[in-house]
Amino acid sequence: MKLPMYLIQTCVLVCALMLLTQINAHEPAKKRMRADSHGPIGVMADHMHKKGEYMLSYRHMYMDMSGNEFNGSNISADTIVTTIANRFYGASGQPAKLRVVPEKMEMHMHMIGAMYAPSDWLTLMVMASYQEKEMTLTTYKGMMGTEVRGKFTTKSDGWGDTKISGLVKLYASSHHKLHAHLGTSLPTGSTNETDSILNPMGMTPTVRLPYGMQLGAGTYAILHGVTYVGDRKKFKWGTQYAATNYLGDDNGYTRGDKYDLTGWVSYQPIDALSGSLRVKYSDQGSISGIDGNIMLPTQAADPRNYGGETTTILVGLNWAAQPQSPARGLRLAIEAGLPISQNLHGLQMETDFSITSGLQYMF
Ligand SMILES: [Cu+2]
Repeated sequence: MKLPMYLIQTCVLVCALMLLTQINAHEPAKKRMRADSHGPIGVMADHMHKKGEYMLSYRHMYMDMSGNEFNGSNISADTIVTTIANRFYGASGQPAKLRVVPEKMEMHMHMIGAMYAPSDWLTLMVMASYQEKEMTLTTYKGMMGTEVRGKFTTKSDGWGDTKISGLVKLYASSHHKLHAHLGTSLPTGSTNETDSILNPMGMTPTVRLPYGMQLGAGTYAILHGVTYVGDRKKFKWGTQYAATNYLGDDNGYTRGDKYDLTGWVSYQPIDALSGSLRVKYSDQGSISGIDGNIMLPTQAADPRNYGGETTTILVGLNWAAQPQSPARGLRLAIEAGLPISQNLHGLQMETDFSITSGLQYMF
């Protein structure tokens, strides 16, 4: 289990830094540093910086998926291999029904970001990501029936796409702020990842992995959105609309456009610490086109089985080192999300939960 290790590491780091803040706590405060002046860690482009400020950040996102859903209802592996048609049937060696069923997928995404504000009204942002994906699948024997051939695991890891954005201030009063973001996603992630699979005949060829196991979108994308944040005493609230529109195609396909709408409230009992509650609604289109090198009797090889609508509830904590601390400028945050509704296109694995933790340093 990788997850508890990451949690333990994060907790140890939080405790160590909280102790550090206490060392010089008797010194007079220079300036307030509010934990809630950044949104929950899972929200990107949530805040702007003042002229001349830099920020470096590292985020780790873990996502766990298991079980399958077909048109909104749970479906068992045995039902999939006896009832769901294989879109590649007719090509040589392809069975009439699906024969390889994904059981579990884990994803770790390490995001490294930098922000810089050349002026009070503009903040520039760049973010690179390193991804590790692992999927466990069950292969059924031959062309029909429910006899299992065996289980196997496919893996892919490497750099994902790189995002470059500008955040522009639209309005700011003492308690209300509004900014827009506009940027591009560069196709730096691979779309040609391969691994060895177990096929229904018991052979283990190395093939190009399905779309969900690839590291990048393969195409440029336009990123745009708006963020509003308001506050009153120890409370803060915010909402963000963010869209990703993919341009052109790569290997014969284009990923579905993605639209996210999120809203959160946070409460800050002391300047150093705030807790947040957030709702996120996400809608992504299916993949259009098809990669001729991805042809397997499994749901993930069908571009129609991608995208859908997901509503997630997230709980988060933000911690900010205080100005008198030697760790000033440093922030730590964590946010955990649980999907409450998933209306996915076609046949797909369900997301169980996700956890994002992060470290930000401003100077
Ligand atoms: Cu920042």
